[in-house]
Amino acid sequence: MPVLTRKNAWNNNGTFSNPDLLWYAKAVGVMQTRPLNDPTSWWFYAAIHGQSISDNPGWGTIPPPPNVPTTPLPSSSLISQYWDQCQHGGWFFPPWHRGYLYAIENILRGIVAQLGGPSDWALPYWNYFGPGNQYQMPPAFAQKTLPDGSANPLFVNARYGPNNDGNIFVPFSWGINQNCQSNTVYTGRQPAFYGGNTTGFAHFASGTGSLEGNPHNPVHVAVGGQDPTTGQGGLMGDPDTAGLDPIFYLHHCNIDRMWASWNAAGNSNPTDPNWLNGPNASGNRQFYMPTPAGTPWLFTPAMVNDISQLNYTYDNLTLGITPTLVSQNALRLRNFGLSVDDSKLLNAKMDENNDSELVGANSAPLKVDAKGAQTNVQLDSSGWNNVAKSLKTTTMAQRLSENKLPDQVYLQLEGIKGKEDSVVCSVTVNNQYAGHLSLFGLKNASQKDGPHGGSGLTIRFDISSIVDKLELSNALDINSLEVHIQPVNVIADGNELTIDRVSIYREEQG
Ligand SMILES: [Cu+2]
Repeated sequence: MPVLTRKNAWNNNGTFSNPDLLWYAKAVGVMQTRPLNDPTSWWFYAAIHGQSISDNPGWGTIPPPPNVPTTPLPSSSLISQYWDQCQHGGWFFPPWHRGYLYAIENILRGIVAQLGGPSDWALPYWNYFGPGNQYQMPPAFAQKTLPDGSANPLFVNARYGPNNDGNIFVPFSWGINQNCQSNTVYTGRQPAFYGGNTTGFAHFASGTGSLEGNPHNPVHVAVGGQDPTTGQGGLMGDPDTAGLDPIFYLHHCNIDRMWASWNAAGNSNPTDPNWLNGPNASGNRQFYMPTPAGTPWLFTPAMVNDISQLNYTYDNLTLGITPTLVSQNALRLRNFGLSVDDSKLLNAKMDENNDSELVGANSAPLKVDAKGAQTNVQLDSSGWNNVAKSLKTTTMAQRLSENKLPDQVYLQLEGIKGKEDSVVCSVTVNNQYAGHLSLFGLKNASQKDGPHGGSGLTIRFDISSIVDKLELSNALDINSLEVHIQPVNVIADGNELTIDRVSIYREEQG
């Protein structure tokens, strides 16, 4: 069997003259004719990722198209084997989604061949970081009909976009970027670590890695957007409906391509047996996907560790960016008047032990409503002194001679809870932009009866450059930092966020 090549969806201008998109649309249409209880139906496959069939709002209230069924339900044993399986907030996020894509691609390819299409059809990817207008959704997805005049299975009503007006694109103004590609270590949390922290079977945990945290999460929320009248999120913004939107699989194909590119650049996946053998190594639920015949395929991360094991490749496996870890740190040092060349910093790696020290926290849980919220984060004087010390020019010169970098400083929002995943906020520290908060998975992570006891989401921002500016303006000698959280879209009544704790961490670079 020849190696299959996944190609850019924007080929032939992202229209139906791109055969990869035309055959995708036709095969999705066939999957959509199959009933909910068929493991190879579009609906069953979306429910493997996550489902809200018995909720309100849930699958029963989705405005068509598509016409989403809520019956007939499969047997309870099929449901517990397959449904609500997606791995978020931990180190199984990349391999679980790789297996999920691989299995649907096999089902779709079988249908394409039956319809008389190419036997080497492969899933296209949407590289929103590509040149020109590729940040926009390929136009074939916004077309109501196929070239033959029949309904377009790729068209979705509940897809509102970042401005909630039906214009679907990836807004770089939300801080969406591919800086994750400059990480060099897999295991650990965003923004310094690529693949996520160690977890067992984790539908929604709080160990999100940087590939998942940015770009994966905000692209979901931006594409989904919100119904401008009700504030209800679009399909892509909620993991319990995202797999119903055909653009989902092209977004994830790009995330998978980024991971493969990261490996192709020489970065390594975990060798820990607890990752390689999947959650079953610790006695948890295992990863199952349906084959085209509807039978279960059991897979582990070891089986999807390298794309060559799965007989496919991408037409583009470049890293996407020059490794900015190096140049950002060089830039940081130059701001302090220290001239260093990038090559010297190459040996100064991020701390692999992920041991950060808490140097400050606010005093009470924070509520974020439509007007936003503000909180004062008190700094612990001895911990904060260590940050200040690491930024003194003499200390830095000494550290650099040992290939060490100054402290990284992080803002951490812990235990974020709420009901509506499509809420997006911008976050500032002392009036300086820290980043955008996107809350894909919020509802699931907040549910007390869920598998994670409602611990909510935890999100970290690197605020080292903000701290640098404070030091450069001789304003680092302070007792607190002012954190401001401002919604950029609708927070309807009842959809307010709560944040258990707002904290500041330092990480010594070794
Ligand atoms: Cu996703």
